Amino acid sequence: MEYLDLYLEKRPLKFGGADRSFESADYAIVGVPLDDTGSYRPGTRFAPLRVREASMNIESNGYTIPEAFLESVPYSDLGDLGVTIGYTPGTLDRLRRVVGEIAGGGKKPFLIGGEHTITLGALQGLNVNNLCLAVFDAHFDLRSVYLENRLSHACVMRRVLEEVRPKRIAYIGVRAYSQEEILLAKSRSDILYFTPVDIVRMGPVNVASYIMKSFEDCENIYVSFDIDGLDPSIAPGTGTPEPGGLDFLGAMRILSRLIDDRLAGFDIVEVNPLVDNHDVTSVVAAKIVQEALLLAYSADTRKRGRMK
Ligand SMILES: [Mn+2]
Repeated sequence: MEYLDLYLEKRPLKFGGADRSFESADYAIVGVPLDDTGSYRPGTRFAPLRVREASMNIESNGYTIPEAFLESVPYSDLGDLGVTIGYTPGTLDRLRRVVGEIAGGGKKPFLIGGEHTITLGALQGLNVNNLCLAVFDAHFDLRSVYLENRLSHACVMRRVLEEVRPKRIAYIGVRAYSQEEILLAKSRSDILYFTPVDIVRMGPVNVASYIMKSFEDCENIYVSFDIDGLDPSIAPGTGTPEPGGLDFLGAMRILSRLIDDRLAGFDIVEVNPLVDNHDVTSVVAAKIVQEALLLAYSADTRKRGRMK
C-alpha cells in the first residue's frame, strides 16, 4: 500500500456508497482530478467529486444487464490522486505508480478523470503486453504537439502510440479532427475508427463485433470513455463539445460487447461540472462507470465459473 497511502487522498463520499477495503476488492476506483491542459473550458478537476455525488443518487441496476446491481460488485473507492497542479508530468508519474500498485495487487483500476491526458499515465502504470485500446471520443487526440505542449489532452493518443504501443486502437464516435490527425489515422493499420454516421449506418452491434474481431489476438483490453463521445445534448458538461455524437443506449450497447474478462482497466474523462446543466453529465458519467463495473464483474464471474 506504499504509493496508495502516499499519493491518494481519501474522500468522505464513496462511489455508489460502497465502503469495501482495497484488499477485499477486485476493482479499484480512483479519482484523478487532472485539469492542466483543457484547451477551451477548464473544470475537469471537479468531476470526481460530482460524479461520486451523482452515483449516490441513482439506482444501482444495469442497463445492458438489467438484473445486475452494483451492491454485488466487489469494488473499493480509494479516493483521489493528489495532483501536482500545473505540472502534468508530476501527476502522470504519481498515477503510473498508483495504477502499477493497483494492478500489482491483482485489481483492475477504474479511473474517474480529469482530462484525457490521464489515460497515458494509466496505460504506462498498467504496463501490459498485447494491449488493445477502445476509445469513445469525439476526437482522435493524435496531434504531435498542441500549443507547444506535448502532454496536452489533444496529444494524449499520439503519446500512447509512441510510448505504450498498443497492438490496436479502436475509436468510437470520432467526428472532430485536424488534417494531420485524420491522415495519420487513415495511414495506420493499427488504428480503426467509427464516426457516429458509421455507427448509425452499421448499427452498434455490428460495430462492436467488428472491433472485437480486430481485438481477437489481444490479451488485454483497456476502455477509455471520453464523455464528449456522447452527443452534447445528453452530456453538455464537457470542455470541448461537438454536435452529432453518440446516443447513450447505443454507446452502452457497444460498451457491453467491448468489456470481457480481458479488461485491464477503464477510465472516464473530460467531464466538466463547471459547464454542466443541472449535473446531468455527472449522472450520465456515474451510470457509465456503474455499467462498466457491472459488465466487468459479470465477465470475470463467468470466467471463474469456466475455470472451476
Ligand atoms: Mn474528446
